Order: sequence, then C-alpha cells, then structure tokens
Amino acid sequence: MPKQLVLQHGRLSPSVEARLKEEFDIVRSGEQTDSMAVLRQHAGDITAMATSARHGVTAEVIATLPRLRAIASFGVGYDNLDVAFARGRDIDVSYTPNVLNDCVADLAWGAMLDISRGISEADRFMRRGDWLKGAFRLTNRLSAKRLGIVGLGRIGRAIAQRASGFTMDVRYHNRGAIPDVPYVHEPDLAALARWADCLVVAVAGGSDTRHLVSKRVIEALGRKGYLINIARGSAVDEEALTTALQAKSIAGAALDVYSVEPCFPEALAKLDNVLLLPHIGTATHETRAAMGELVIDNLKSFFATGTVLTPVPEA
Ligand code: 8YV
Repeated sequence: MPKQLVLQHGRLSPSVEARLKEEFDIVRSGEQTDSMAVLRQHAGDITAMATSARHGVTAEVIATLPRLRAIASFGVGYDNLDVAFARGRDIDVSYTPNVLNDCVADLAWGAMLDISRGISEADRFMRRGDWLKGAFRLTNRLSAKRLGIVGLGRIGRAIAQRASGFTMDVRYHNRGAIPDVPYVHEPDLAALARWADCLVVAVAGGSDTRHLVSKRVIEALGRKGYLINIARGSAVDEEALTTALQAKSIAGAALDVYSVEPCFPEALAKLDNVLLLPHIGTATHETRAAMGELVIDNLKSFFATGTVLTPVPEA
C-alpha cells in the first residue's frame, strides 16, 4: 500500500525524522530559503503536516496549503503554532502532552538542587583548583523548604508530586483553583513569590502568560528566593531577572528557556548564581522517542479516521 504524503515543516531530531520516513512519504520545508516555493509546488497534495513546538507554523505557511487538514506538532507547547488560524480553516492541530511530564519535572528538580546547593558552581570551583585555597562556600538546603509552582498543569503537578520526597510544602498559582489537589492555591502571584523559597515556572507560553513573572514578582521572591523556569522564556521578564541576579536581590535562578532562543542575555554567563541550560527539558532518548511516536500516531489516526488523537486544548 502506498505511503501517505506528509509535509515535514522544520527539522526534527534525526531518530524522529527516520521514523517519519519509515511511515510516510515525506516532503520537507521550513529549512531552506526557498521554503515557500516548496510549499507552493506541493500545495495541491498536502493534507497533513508534521512540525514542532520549536519550529512552529505561521498563518502564511498554512494559507499556502489549501488541502491541509491536520498539523501534528512535536512538543507540548503550541505558542509557536497559529492554532486559531488553523482552526479557522477546519484544520486539526495535535501536540504531544503527557509523554514528557516526568522528564521535564525531573529536570526542574535537578535544577532546583543544583542552584540551591551550588552543584555546578562547586564543579567549576574544583576544576579551577580552588579547593587547594579553601573550602567551598556554604549553600542552602532544599529539603523542608517552600515550593511555589506557577501553573499547575500536567508538568506542574508532576513537579509538585516530587516535593513529598523533599518534605517540602507546596502552593501554586493558576488561573483558578484546581479541585482535588492537596496543595494550597495562591491567587496572588506576588504573594506566592513572597512565601516560596523556590518558585518554579511551569505555565504554557503565549500572550496570556507573557511576563507573568514580572519585575514585581521577582522583587517579591527576594534574597532568599530561587526562580526556576522550565516552561517558556516569554513567561518571565528576562531583563528584570538579569538585573535582580546581578544585584543579588534574589538568591539565584535556573533557566532552561529564554525569550529569544538559542540566545540568552550575555550578562548571565558571567554570574555564578544562575544555572544556564539549553532547553533540554524533554531532551532524553526515551522521551523524544515517545514524543515522535505520538506525532506518528496522530498522523496515522488522521489518515485512518479524519481526526487526531491528542488535539491542542480549546482556548
Ligand atoms: C520541545 C518544548 O520538545 O515540548 C515543548 O513544548 O518546549 C520542547 O521540549 C522541543 O523544543 C522540540 O520542539
């Protein structure tokens, strides 16, 4: 049986690209300078697209494909996808939720431990030979401290569940209180920041959460507080955070995401009170493979039934 035709818009990890080729006939766009020409050349044949949270897809690209009916995105964030425009053209958009929750939550805890105990800083201390000159500085215990979570979605809950292992109290800020969770809802984000020792940002990206962690929230976190962002760079006022870290008006930060990737504020590279990670929240063999299979399953479901398995939530 001939393979179904799928447009791959933007790069995916090599193993995922290989799996897509096993399952479908692939046309690629989004990487070359003549990408729109490729789209126009195949416009009459393309009904399904694979793309990613990182690459995204614009209304301009969607409008070039009059027969497009399904977009399967690799990733849980959809702030780079023009979902509203797609839905306006009766196009289903899928993403890859759940399969990555534990991986991102694990990284959030690794980041919290690193920045509070100075683990990466201590490694640099050893490599510089500074131990010969004296002891490493005292740091801050994480266990039994207070954990504030900004956005108690699937990933936020996975992070909260791990707190019991560190005997940490958990409170969260969300658009609304969530029934049946054993954590206190704090409707005022600045109040949550004042209360928390560690404030973990786990919200979806997009215009609704842009600079949600504002200068005021960062000031409320204060000298005892650590900010951890494993969600989207857009959710934090990056300029205010950089200034606070330079002034040591917060204890530190651990960042896996930035406002304009793959760039980040140069000033941060000079500071020891910030852990800098290259957006690796889902970057494990197991999780990326599971995400890739879910993209393929969404495409197969679309071709077999006309609907995707894991549609992006309604706004
Ligand atoms: C992506 C991400 O998996 O899932 C997301 O939304 O931010 C990342 O972990 C990665 O950027 C590939 O698109």
